Amino acid sequence: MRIAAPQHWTDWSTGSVSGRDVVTARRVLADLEGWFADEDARAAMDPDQLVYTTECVFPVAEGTSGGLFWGTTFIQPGDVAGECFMTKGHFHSQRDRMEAYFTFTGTGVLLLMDDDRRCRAEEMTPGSLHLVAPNTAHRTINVGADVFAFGACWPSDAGHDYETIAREGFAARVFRDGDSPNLVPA
Ligand code: M6P
Ligand code: ZN
Repeated sequence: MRIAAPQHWTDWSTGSVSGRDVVTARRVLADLEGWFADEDARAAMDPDQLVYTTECVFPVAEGTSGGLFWGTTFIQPGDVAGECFMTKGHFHSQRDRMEAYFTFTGTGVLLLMDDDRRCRAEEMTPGSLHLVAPNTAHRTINVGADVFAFGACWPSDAGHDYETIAREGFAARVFRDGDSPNLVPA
């Protein structure tokens, strides 16, 4: 029997994903209207400014039960009126689905919020592992001066509920305070 080459690779020094059917996506400031606290400041910035990219592998169709997705997210350093660049953040559409995050490079914060809008946050540094609990919204934030890259693995039937966050937001936000991050009630 033949032992085959792997179908996918993750470069552990950068988080970059390569191999078969890697799907890349990018979000620039123009895609994030309404997601930062100071919308006027966001609107005044370069709409083409890159905020984050993703490199993902989707081995089964979205919504398939029992499957897994894998991807790396790369968040650029930067801020909107002091609020650090971040992902949109989401609950899973199937609220009880968990997710694993693993940091490759840079310095981040994982912001978590339960169904009662109680927030907590964890530092993300290279090698840190984070298991997002069921019924928990999650957003990642680059609080450093370099690219913050982390891997994620989540169930293929989890889905993304962005609407709840778009409507109600997280109950806390992360701003730069000099060189250190500041978690502030929203
Ligand atoms: C991680 C995973 C993905 C998510 C991405 C960006 O890679 O959680 O499911 O899409 O981060 O986060 P968001 O979709 O909230 O902007
Ligand atoms: Zn998720």
